[in-house]
Amino acid sequence: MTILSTNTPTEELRRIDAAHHMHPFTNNAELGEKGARVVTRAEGCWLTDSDGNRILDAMAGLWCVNIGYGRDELAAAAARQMQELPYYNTFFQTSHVPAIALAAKLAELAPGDLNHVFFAGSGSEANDTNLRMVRTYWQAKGQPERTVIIGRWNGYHGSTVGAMSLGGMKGMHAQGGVLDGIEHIDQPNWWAEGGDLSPEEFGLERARQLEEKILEIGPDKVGAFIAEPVQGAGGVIVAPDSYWPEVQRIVEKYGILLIADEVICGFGRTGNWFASQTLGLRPHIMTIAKGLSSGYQPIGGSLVCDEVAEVIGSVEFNHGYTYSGHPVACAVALENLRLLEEEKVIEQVRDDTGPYLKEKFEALVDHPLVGEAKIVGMMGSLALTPNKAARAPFAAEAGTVGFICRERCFNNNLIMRHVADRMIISPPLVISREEIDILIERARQSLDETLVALQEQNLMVEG
Ligand code: PXG
Repeated sequence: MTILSTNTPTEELRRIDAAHHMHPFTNNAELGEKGARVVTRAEGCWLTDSDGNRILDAMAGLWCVNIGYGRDELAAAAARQMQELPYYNTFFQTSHVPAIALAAKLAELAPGDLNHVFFAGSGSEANDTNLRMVRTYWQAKGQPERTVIIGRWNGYHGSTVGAMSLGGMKGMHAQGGVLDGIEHIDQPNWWAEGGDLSPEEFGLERARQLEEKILEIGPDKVGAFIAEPVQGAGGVIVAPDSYWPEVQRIVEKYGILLIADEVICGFGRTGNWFASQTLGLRPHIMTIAKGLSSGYQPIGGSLVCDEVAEVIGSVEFNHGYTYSGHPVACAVALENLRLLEEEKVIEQVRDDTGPYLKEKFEALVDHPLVGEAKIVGMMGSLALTPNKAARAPFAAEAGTVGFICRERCFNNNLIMRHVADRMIISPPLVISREEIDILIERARQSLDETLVALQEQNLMVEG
């Protein structure tokens, strides 16, 4: 077999990729025809592909490279840990220094009394932990009938069976395997679903669906509500201001657990360590992953409040992963948190680059294609529309226009993704003002080119 390297010609890499590599969330036959973009290096906010293009990564990989690419400190932390103790588990009454140190650091950073952590290898695994932990908690409290967990349509909590079931991605559910005992309410997406209501009225209406659902199921049967503070994969949906206080009120009224899935929102993405702080949520459990290690190592976890940890601690919780608290992943995560803290990256997002990006990004709403520009910290979205006043969708199948725009962005060496016909960004938190200018310039250029393409293809039509 040929030895492949970053010097192997792109066509050869693409051919072998198509022959052997099954990509996630991809029609692999179509990709095989076209060929994947092969990324070879990265530094700061910039990727290099196998053809030598330099691309501004306004998605931080998959919303995770918060500290930016190419940090030698993280590579050194991994190498040190691999030499000292590459692996040991945390089952059977053992522990190790990286897991102990990371658990303590997370307890220090997390809001409220989220003082305990159950480690996992990913966000999906952590949400599977949460599902099992909630049910075990209510069993241990003598209320075993409280099994139902309520999630939201168009929420994303991962791809394992449990996490997929908690999420509300209809395309995933359609492929089967959804667990019983999980219910969904509608998302607070005012742009697409708000009708004639004001954003504030709509936020209350959507929050009150939670109460209606609890009453429909029976309050003594509901164990928890899970939600992303800002929906990420669903298209960076920022709820109206009225939404979260009402959800918090309802959760407390019925004594159910609140799980804030901060896999994307955590570790500075919204300008605070956690979006629960930005939005005033008081979760009992918080899902973490991605920015925890800035994606340099696969690691996730559940941050758990004192009371839930105490109850779970009173029984043997029959759950865990080989890589729960993996020492190399923990060491890298700790180093990443040290850099985020010492370099004041999150303060910079909150006080400087975040507000700068917000001003420029929201100004894109003057573009003829953009109906809404929403941004919190370093996660933002643009709703594309053929008619702003009516908040109209396109006649073409959802995602047709978004895909055209994404292709224009790629051609302009900007990674800005689409979710249906929303364009989304989530750049590394270390992005500079100069890089923000480049991002906005390329986004505007891509929107202009998209508009021309839509006019040429007769796609500026309302659905
Ligand atoms: N919760 C949330 C809120 C997420 O965004 C997960 C859980 C699952 O994490 P893992 O580590 O198991 O992937 C996620 C992951 C996309 C995209 O296309 C988003 C995610 C993953 C892959 C693609 O936006 N989010």
